Amino acid sequence: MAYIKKNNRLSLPERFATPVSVYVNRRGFLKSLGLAGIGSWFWLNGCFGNGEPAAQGLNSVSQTIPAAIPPYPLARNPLYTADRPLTSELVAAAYNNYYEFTTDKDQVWKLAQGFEITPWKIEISGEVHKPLTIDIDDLLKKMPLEERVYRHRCVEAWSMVVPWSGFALRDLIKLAEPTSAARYLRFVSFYRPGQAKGQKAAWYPWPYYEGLSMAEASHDLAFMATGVYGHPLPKQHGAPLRLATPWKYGFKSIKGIVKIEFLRERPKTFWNDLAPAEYSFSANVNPAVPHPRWSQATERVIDTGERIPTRMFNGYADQVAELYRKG
Ligand SMILES: Nc1nc2c(c(=O)[nH]1)N[C@H]1C(S)=C(S)[C@@H](COP(=O)(O)O)O[C@H]1N2
Ligand SMILES: [Mo]
Repeated sequence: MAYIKKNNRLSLPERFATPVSVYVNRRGFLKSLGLAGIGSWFWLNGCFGNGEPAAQGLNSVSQTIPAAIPPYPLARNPLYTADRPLTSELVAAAYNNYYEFTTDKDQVWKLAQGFEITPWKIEISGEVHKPLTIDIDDLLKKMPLEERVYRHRCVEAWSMVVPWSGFALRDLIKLAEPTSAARYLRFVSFYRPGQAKGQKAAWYPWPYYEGLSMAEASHDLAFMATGVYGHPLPKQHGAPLRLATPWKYGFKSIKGIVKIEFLRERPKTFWNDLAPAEYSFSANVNPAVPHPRWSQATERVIDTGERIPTRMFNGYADQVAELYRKG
């Protein structure tokens, strides 16, 4: 979280946003980018430009993307669209924050591949009438599934637009039947330092934990993502279950969720505990409030390198501003 890379400029044609299954292994794809003969090594090294030779390239990233087995792809809900093009899938899949594996955004996709996501159980507990421990596959069968295109704005000032697959968090809340005492939700990620080497870094309070108020968690926009780009989530995006709260900075969108607790009191959160002056509990996107170490007025689109203005609540003010109105 501490550093922003400034050198991730690349410019790709619009057609790069084609779903990966359509173009992977298609002859002429690299040629169409003018990179044939130079190959994927140059492509990755060139666009991520971190000074280290990227050992593997486009094809390797594409191999981390799961097949679109049923129920994927899901019907897209037309209520949730963005006014910007989708981010190219392979760029999103090769540029991640997932400190359980590494703090190096360019390397998460590689280091996450040994992580085992089957079987995967989620515990739902606390102030609920129906506490439940359920396998992710069974949970999916109970939830109304759909695809939503959401903007994502990291507190480090990079952004993307991706089609998440999954279900509204409010549907999971209905399933759990919270008691009248439940005022907050707390989410907890897995703890498996044997498979996630970043968790050996003892200065982080593993496992990752996050929270929302009940009003935020019950809002239409709060989404539990199980897939992206029409297939199950790649491991680097937080498989098999992650949160997507698009009006908040990206660190609220906790990945690899194993537990959801309903609480009376506001829970602590991972980044707020680490650096309370820099990362708040609410973490609502606000271009007028700079991070203590950088401006939040603009953001860098990860695939095009374009700088665009950051919008209040990341462009979702019409939907969520009422949540924060006083009185
Ligand atoms: N468990 C866990 N969840 C996490 C993180 C993390 O390090 N661990 N990073 C967060 C941050 S800072 C961002 S910006 C998003 C990145 O999601 P993406 O890699 O799918 O783009 O995941 C969030 N969820
Ligand atoms: Mo982030």
